[in-house]
Amino acid sequence: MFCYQCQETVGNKGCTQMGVCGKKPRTAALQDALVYATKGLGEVTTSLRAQGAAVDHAVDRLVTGNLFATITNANFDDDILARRVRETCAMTKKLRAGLADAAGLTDAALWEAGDDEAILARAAAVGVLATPDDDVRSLRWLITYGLKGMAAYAKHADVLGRHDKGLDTFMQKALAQTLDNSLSVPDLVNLTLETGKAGVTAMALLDAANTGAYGHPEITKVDIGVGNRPGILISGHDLRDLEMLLEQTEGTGVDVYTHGEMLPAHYYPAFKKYSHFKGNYGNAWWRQKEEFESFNGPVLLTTNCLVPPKESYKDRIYTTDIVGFPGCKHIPGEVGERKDFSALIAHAKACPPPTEIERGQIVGGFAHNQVLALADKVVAAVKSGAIKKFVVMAGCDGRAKSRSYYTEFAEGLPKDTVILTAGCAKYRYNKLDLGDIGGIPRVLDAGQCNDSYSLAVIALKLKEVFGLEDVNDLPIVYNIAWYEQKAVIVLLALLALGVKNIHLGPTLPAFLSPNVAKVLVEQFNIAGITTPQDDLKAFFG
Ligand code: FSO
Ligand code: SF4
Repeated sequence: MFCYQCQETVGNKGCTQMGVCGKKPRTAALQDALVYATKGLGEVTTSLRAQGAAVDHAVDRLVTGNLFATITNANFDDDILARRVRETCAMTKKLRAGLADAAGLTDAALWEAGDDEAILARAAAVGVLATPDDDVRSLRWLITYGLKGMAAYAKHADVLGRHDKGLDTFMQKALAQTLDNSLSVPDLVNLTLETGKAGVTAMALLDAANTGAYGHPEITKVDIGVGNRPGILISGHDLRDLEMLLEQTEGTGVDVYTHGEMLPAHYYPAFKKYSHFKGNYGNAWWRQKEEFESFNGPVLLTTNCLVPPKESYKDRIYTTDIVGFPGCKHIPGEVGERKDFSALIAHAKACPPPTEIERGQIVGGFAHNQVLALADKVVAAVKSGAIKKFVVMAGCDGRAKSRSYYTEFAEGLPKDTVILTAGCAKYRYNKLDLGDIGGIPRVLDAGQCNDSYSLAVIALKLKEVFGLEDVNDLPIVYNIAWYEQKAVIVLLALLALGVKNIHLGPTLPAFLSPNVAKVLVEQFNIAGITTPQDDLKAFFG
């Protein structure tokens, strides 16, 4: 196996024996095959569109589902992955028949999968290392990882009834282009930037879908303690799954708690009517081994956030949608279908209530609408000098010890700075007592990783209010943490919006070749991080 798609890859080079995430070589190979087959499908749909044919939305869903399933910590189930490969190749074959001219298609578009062994044999020749040139490989995979993140966001919008044909068309074309040997390094750099632009569209689409369905996030205090009734813990990012779970648990005597990236669900008005929507339990995804254990009840994983479960609580793990783990129960349900969570509810009733691991409250809900409602206050604080700088500390949390940097950095910030955050990175500092500035909390949590879009909207609005030409003239420092591929699309989207001088940590992606990293440094002034002390000095003097 060779996988280097996440920040925790071995030695910041690549996982070759077994993933740090727990992914085994066979699973990695099946994921390689799935991405390859999906690129082949993208080639055929792109050719079909070029000849004026329409492509069914079911095909778009197959593409986004496949990409989503290969995101870090999403799907560890070999049978599901192999089935998806076969389904994809069958779809490609069917669509290929509609092409006026099939000449010039790559092997990916002509592949007919076969049994598991045939899939694994092909996988060995089509992974990351199949591209010999360092820079071409780097850009192809940077784009592919960005597309995975984009697919996840498109999927979340789709379950809420919003999709954008143009976005699906772009995704499939870009996938196909990562197989195109005629594209030069500059062509691929352009495609990377286009991917970022499409990323902005995807995040705006999801923002509209979320706020359209559930209202605009508003300032909310979320309890982090526990009640005395049994509970179900829901993790991941899918708000539609949460909605169905809340509806079905109402009046059953079972409470619902959020974990990790589901925390921001509490900020949406639509979910506040559920008195059994209790609070948030625990921290970011990587703490789940202890926290799922002590939660005592069933846990629903709606998206990529799954760490291979310990035997002690594995029977309490339920997956849905693109998440999968062998031996864990899977709740079926396609887009638009009602999922049946009765098994989780019955299971919860037979479990003791969660064990308390902390007490208190955290405050969030500072997505663009809420911050803009406070704009007068914020602008006055900036004008009076009470707020000197904003620090965007969005992104991901992870296991790496070096991530204590972010806690120390937050603690060491000058008292006249405000942190803008989104994503699970917030757990490194959202329980510190950083106080407020004239009533404005010093940590403003916009929501999930996709709500980094909100932070960009806020920045663009502030630029307008202050009459600035360039978003980079704002008093904002970007110190972003990344872990998996959704963070890749968030980064590319920020670049597409013209944001420069982003510090990215705890390490730069292993999939950036020295030359590609140089392009990012030269065009966007991207940099890494050093120590909290040195960076604080460099950013704030
Ligand atoms: Fe991932 Fe990062 Fe959203 Fe976390 S991008 S790791 S689970 O912030 O949250 O999906
Ligand atoms: Fe390694 Fe990350 Fe790939 Fe898992 S997803 S195999 S940890 S690089």
